[in-house]
Amino acid sequence: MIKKYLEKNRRLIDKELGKYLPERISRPRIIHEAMRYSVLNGGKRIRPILVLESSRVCGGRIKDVLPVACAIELVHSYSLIHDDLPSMDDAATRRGKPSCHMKYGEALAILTGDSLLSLAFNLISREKNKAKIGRVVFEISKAIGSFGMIGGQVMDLNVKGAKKADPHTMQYINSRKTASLMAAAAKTGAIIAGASEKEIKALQKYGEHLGLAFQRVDDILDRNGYAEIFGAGGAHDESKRLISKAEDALEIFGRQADNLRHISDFVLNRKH
Ligand code: GRG
Repeated sequence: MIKKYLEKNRRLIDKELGKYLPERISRPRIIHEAMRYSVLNGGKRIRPILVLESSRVCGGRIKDVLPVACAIELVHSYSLIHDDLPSMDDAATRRGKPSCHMKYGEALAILTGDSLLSLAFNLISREKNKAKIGRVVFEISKAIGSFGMIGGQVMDLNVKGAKKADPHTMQYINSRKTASLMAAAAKTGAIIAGASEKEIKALQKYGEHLGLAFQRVDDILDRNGYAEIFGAGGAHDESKRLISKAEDALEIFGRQADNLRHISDFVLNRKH
């Protein structure tokens, strides 16, 4: 059931992204081609699905939240392109295909990431309620800036030289590099839906714990990070504990939040 739900929403997000991204034939063609190449390439779309479902659980309409959901995915795509660069993770492939810089060169890959980030904020600005735009811009820019995702990446670069980061530093990195965007996704879906402060806070907590668990599972799949320190079993136990904390935060929504519970179970048991 969760597979069907995720697949249906993944298709919806892909369709919307396809509409929002500039057409390949618009000049300068090469950057628009690179933007479409890097985004429309089979991502799981977990973050935008979180935006949709958080909004729905707070009584919001899907069509009102699609631009923000797509904006979050564009931010994620930008971070992956820049993370793959030779000066960062130096990854030749992404989602089974040549990474952006391998296909288009380094300069264009930097600009492709920059363009996706700019387009993300352009999409957010399409919301009609100006107060909601202000709050969503505040939350997302905080989550991805030097106190959020970039801060986590900087710390990650710092410890790359060291053999193993200590658990405290790893927590710092993961809460910023991975969890902050997921928390922002859950939170901004609720904001656009016009949720109460209590609901917004609950969804932020859900997103934070889900993001931390997501990274633990990623470490198990990649055999690094937490899995290297605590072993796959230890990292799995820790992910289970985090997922149960994420689900505790959903209590106020009752059965309405069952899809979010299915998403967290999917994150815990995912194989890629
Ligand atoms: C370079 C600006 C900049 C930021 C770097 C997010 C990030 C910070 C780097 C991306 C690499 C990485 C290991 C991030 C941790 C989060 C993570 C596991 C990303 C992969 O997310 P999935 O599995 O990917 O949702 P898909 O392909 O499904 O979208």
